[in-house]
Amino acid sequence: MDTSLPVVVLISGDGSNLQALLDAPAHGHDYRVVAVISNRADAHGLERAMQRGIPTQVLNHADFACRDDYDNALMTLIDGFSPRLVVLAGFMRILTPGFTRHYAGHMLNIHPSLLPRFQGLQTHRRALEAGETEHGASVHFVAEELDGGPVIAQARVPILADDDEERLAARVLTREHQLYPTVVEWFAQGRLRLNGDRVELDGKALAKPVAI
Ligand code: NHR
Ligand code: GAR
Repeated sequence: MDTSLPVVVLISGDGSNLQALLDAPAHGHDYRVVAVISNRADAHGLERAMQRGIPTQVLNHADFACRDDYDNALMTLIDGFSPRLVVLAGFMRILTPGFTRHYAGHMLNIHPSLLPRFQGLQTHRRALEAGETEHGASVHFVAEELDGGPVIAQARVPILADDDEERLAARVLTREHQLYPTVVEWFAQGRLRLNGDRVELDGKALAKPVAI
């Protein structure tokens, strides 16, 4: 019997984090990606999924009159795959409160900054402009507040003197590919849960994000 945790992954673009989730040893063992959904038809991540024989769907936000209509359709589509975890992997649409409530404690996001620093977009550019000496990525439970849900784990990288946005983004992304599969594996193994607004790992509330 297949006891691995069914996961639906939402993407908008390249899907390199999706690839990392598919290539991790825990895939097909602790968890399995049962569907990949993109809001953009040209997302390269759709091809990565097809390559592995994983069902794909495109739900274009531009076809809907408002965010509530889009999110309701997205919820119906996701729930048709009966996942126990929803993973945002470079998904670029802000989600409505009703959507985040529906998956509370069962939806993760990876964000390219050391949250709570640099919520929102263009994080690498903003970290450089702020003169930071370190940067990174965070995995958090998704809550209504954008990039404001409880942080589970972070990967840190140095910012080097001659960095530009592209070099810094690449350094962070490499670490994202270790970070995200690790956290999804914890969740799949039943080690990780959200209790109210606190993250518990192995039954103990985290005082601060785990460093990966
Ligand atoms: N939704 C909620 N309610 N809470 C979060 O924490 C969310 C979320 C939806 C997406 C990912 C996030 C990120 O990691 C995420 C976290 C998109 C935007 C955005 O401004 C911001 C943050 C994130 C994703 N999107 C624009 C919008 O109008 C569109 C931008 C575009 O299409 O390029 O939705 O950074
Ligand atoms: C990743 O760096 C991810 O953290 C970031 O986009 C990239 C997606 O790469 N996510 C966001 O900015 C969400 N707003 P991928 O498509 O290759 O996984």
